[in-house]
Amino acid sequence: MRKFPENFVWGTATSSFQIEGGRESRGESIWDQFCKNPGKVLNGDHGEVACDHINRYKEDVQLMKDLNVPWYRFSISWSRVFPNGDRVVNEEGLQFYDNLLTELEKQGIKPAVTLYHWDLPQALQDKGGWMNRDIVEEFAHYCDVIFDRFGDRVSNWITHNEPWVVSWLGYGSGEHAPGYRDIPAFLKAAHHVLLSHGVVVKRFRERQLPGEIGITLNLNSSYPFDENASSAEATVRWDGFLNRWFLDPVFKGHYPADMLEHYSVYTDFSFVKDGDLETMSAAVDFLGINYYSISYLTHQPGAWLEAGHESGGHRRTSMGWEVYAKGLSDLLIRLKNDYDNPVIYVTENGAAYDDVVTNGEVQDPDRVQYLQEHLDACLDAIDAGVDLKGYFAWSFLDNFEWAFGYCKRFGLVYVDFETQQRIPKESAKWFQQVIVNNGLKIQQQYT
Ligand code: PNW
Repeated sequence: MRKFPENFVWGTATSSFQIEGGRESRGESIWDQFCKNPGKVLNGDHGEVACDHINRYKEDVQLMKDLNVPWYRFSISWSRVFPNGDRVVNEEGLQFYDNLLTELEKQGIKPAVTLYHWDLPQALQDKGGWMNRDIVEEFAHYCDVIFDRFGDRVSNWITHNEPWVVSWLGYGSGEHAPGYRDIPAFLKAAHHVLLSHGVVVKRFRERQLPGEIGITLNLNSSYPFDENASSAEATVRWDGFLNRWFLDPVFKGHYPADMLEHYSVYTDFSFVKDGDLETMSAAVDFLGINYYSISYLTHQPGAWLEAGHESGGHRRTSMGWEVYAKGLSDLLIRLKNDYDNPVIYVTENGAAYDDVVTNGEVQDPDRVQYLQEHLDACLDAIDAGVDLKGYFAWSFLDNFEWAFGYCKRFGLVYVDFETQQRIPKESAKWFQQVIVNNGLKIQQQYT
């Protein structure tokens, strides 16, 4: 058995829009509106009910307890707290998170709270959303209210979940809410997301609260597909687009020079004001990373950033994402080397497979293998000196997988969306054993 460090943090993760439901007790968010757009979300799925967690949180927390999972990462819905995107607070919304925290405390489960996991009040999108610089102060105000109310009860705060997804999929490619397809909008939105992160870190420090604060980025490892120099260059661009554009402002206080040059054909960056980069690089206590897959690149004229995607020939999850655990250890070691050995938590890692219930049970050996290989990669990174402090499996429950609706199941716990019945999958029981042992039994080496 390979052991994890003492005090290693084990958890599962979810986000508000993906599990809560309770549409009638919150304001409209950009995802509510996006779901009404024909063809944007598979099968016309939406988040009105989702896993009905709003009504079932007690039984869900009990299930976490039964599975011996000591930490829980969830997000607070901005549109539940400020339904109209103004400064009139919905006390009932705050009370829900109060109740959830109380329930977690009762069961001895520690909370890691994400302040923004994509459910922006639609009223703020109507004013431009993340493209409008005013949102920075609005986000900071919302966070102030949360810190006032829960600041002494949360040990771990995450300002933003995946600024790349928010800005690129939301404003650049249009695959996510609010569905813009505009490169300058992408760059502007990314800038305001990162700026709001820095402002909130500063406000958090001023309060001298007991917890820690950081940001979660979705990062991957990119590799050249072949030996051509042009493939290596495409890989550098892709890495700049996905990883460095977000890492460098937070950890180095500047945007990467090569990418500034690539993007200069789209914008003059007049939305970047004096002092912004300094604000964005306010010291964080940790970096959260969400890791799922890798990319193999070649030079492809006409493609975005002239980067073409090739298959690495690895097996795939039902998202079509290639499984390559060494990508995770490569990434962690690279972060240690290039970003001054930050404290890191894996805040999401997991896989979607086409699970089925047979005789009341869900056998999901592919997911067990995925988790086992990626945890093995985490151990290799720790051995290499990476300051990895914890791991959150995505996700606790099957849930609303954004543009894919309910058909992609990432949960350790199966959810029947007709009856709302929960069934812990084999992988949940396997994960429980890893936690209890604080170690991994190695069946076979990952490749
Ligand atoms: C993350 N991509 O999203 C999110 O944090 C979760 O809410 C989500 O359920 C999970 O990963 C699984 O998808 C991503 O297209 C969505 O590269 C899309 C991408 C990456 C991450």
